[in-house]
Amino acid sequence: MYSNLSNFSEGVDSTFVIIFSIIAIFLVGLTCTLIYFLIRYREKKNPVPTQIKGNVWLEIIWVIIPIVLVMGMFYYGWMAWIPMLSKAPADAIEIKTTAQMWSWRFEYENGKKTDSLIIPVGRPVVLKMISPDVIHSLYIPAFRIKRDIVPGRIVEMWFEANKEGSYDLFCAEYCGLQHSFMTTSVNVLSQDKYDNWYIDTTEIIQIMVTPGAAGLKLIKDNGCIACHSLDGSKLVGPSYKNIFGHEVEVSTNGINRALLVDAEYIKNSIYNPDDDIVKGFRKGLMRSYKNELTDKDIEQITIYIKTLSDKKE
Ligand SMILES: [Cu+2]
Repeated sequence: MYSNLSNFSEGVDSTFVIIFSIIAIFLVGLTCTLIYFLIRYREKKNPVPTQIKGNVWLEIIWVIIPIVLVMGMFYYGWMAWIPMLSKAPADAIEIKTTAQMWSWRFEYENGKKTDSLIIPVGRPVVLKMISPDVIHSLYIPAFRIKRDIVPGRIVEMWFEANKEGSYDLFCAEYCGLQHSFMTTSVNVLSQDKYDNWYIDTTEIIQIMVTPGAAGLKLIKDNGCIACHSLDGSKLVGPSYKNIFGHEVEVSTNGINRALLVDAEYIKNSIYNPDDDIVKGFRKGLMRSYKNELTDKDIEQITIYIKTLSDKKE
């Protein structure tokens, strides 16, 4: 009956089953009593009902029973919750997690970054979560865990996955326009596969030899593609396709003008996104990446954006 996919799932599931059973018993019991009383004491049979003016024992019973039931529900909930709040085991794998409008970024102890969570089976993992913009909430339904991520704080959540597989990971706190796009997965690998992935450098080598690959990786890792498509389709922000070397119509301080998309424009759009708003898009939806992307990163991103354009200069 219980999910056993994480070390916390049994506690949460048993609390759920207990609360649900109590509710179900009351729903059925009260409905049956109601129907019975409707028939048994209908007006035709009881034209002059007896007035009952209080019954001490009945009142004591209906105070005591609900207290016991509610305290029981509280007890099970509390017992399932305490281990979640406890400190992560000292050998837990630490993963820096960034929740941002509207994507996830996971950074591992060796500097690897991914947009989906990758963890080994049977090892405690602690997510150190931050948000640079608004409140998000990391939710893994299969593991029965969820925690809000409040800007300005590092929020910790630890758990241990019991079974290999791929499970959904959601943002469970409405965080703006593309909130529903904030879904990814947690991939639980065997220790061997995890170790291989962890030390695998082919991606890094590939990035060094393929033009634009480093830029694409930066675009993915920083969640840019949540709002900027690579294929020309319109999302919250303009697509990267066929913009380099082309003129765009922008609004600068309320004045419309045409601008050539070059390295300088791309850099300024990343550092000061509200300076020049492309026609058909809205102001105030993107934050500045001044503290997150260096000039070198932006050079790489520009190289990648060039590869998506029919004009190279
Ligand atoms: Cu969110």
